[in-house]
Amino acid sequence: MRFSVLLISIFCAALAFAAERPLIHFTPEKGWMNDPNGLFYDRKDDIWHLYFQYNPNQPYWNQPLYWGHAISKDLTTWTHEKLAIGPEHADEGIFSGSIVVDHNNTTGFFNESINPDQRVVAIYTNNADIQTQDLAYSLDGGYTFTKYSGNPVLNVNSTQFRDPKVIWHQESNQWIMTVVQAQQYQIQIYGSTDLKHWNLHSNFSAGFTAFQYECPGLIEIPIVGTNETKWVMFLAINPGSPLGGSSDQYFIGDFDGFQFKPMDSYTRLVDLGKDFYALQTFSDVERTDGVLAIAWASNWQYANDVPTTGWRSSTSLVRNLTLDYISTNPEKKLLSLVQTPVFESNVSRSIEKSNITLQKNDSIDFNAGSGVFEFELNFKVLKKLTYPEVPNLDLYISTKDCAESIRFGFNPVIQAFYLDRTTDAFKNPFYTGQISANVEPYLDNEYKVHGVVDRNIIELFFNDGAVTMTNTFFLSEESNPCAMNLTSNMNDEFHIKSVSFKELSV
Ligand code: KTE
Repeated sequence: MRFSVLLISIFCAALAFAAERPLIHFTPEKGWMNDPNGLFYDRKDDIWHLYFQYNPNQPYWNQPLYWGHAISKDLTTWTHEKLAIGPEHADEGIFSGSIVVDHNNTTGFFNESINPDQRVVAIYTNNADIQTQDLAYSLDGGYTFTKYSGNPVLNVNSTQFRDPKVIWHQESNQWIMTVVQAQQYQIQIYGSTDLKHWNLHSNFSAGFTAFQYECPGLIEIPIVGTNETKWVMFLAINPGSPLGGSSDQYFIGDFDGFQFKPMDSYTRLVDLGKDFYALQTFSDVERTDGVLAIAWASNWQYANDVPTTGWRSSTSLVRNLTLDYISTNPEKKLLSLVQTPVFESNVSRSIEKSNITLQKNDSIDFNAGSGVFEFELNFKVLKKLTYPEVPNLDLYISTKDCAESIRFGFNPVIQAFYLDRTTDAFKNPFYTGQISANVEPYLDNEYKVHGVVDRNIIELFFNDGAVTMTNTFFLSEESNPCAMNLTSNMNDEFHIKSVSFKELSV
């Protein structure tokens, strides 16, 4: 008897330990990951390809740095593939870049035996004594690559020239590359007819400068409810972001094939959390599937130090991007990015409640043993209170024994959502414990929150994705966040129009 109990406890401990990775967010098999790279959709085989900055040897950034590779059929669970592209020398790196599908064989790399939907060309920064833009092409649909014998295709003799994101611009019938002169605060826009010969069309600089520009991207995005589009320029900055470390900003405007012209002078942040960086959009997505993107869910300030075991960091969920006019205050609606998570999962358990005016001692509870769940909360603030009143609607997300929790909530006097992710598990001076998001009500005094919690990451989508906030969090001994309690600190202040909790499985 004793022996079997011992076996079971070892089994459970092993399960508990092994169960700590996020379930519906991509994580590297081992070692270290940062930026997503080379995202594309293989229309022939209906496969999504994710490449990423990868150090398979240690759980922190270092060279030799590779393009790791994974594939998915549902943008939710990913199958690890072999290293896709590697450097020539151990002190070099295949830095960030993108992939295009060269349907019309403008490069001449492909013969008729290669399906036009699988004519895969990677454009990436080769990081050696200088940073140059190089090509590699795949004759097997993106699993193995051959470096172009004519590399580099773009060389400005700089150590800070990187992160090419290439798209096909139909209107001007050319490839368009955005790439940064990182420490000149310049996004450079180049054009090419064959991906091999590039002409500088224009430069674009705007927004927060921080230490340097990184990971640019120019993409056309539809405006909700219209058949119009606008062009959006994404730009990563690191270190020195407003919240500290790394963050993504974007600008909305027009693009004529040569110059990006912003429609206004506003700088917009993609995500208000600390852990959303180096966003990249997928190439060759069917228009009906929208504009899909994924980001790195970490922050350079502490990414190398987070307390996960044997692997470091995850990507964000895939997000579908649209544009819409969003109220940013009672007088103004600004054209803004709207982001909705894209994932497929089963619901193993759920609860749904509606029309409850919370009293001080009420608590709506839910337990998701797997530590993977989503919640949808739609609530109305009943009274316009002022200090010294401090109304809090709180969602405590705790370990099974409630020994440790993170706190998500809303204070209508400050009119902001807050996350307090402070735990004993991770004490790093850059790891900001409290993060907030100012959100306008989508109706008078009404707010919506869609949250996805996946073991050590919480993605929050406010008012159907008009504002988002992505943060990692770390519970001691990597235990699961599985107990939820929704509470109010006062009577008759928060009316829960509806709330649902769903435990997710794949
Ligand atoms: C890399 O810290 C340096 O040592 C950069 O700030 C990180 O740069 C390299 O990662 C990025 C890209 O600009 C590079 O291509 C890539 C952004 O892994 O995270």
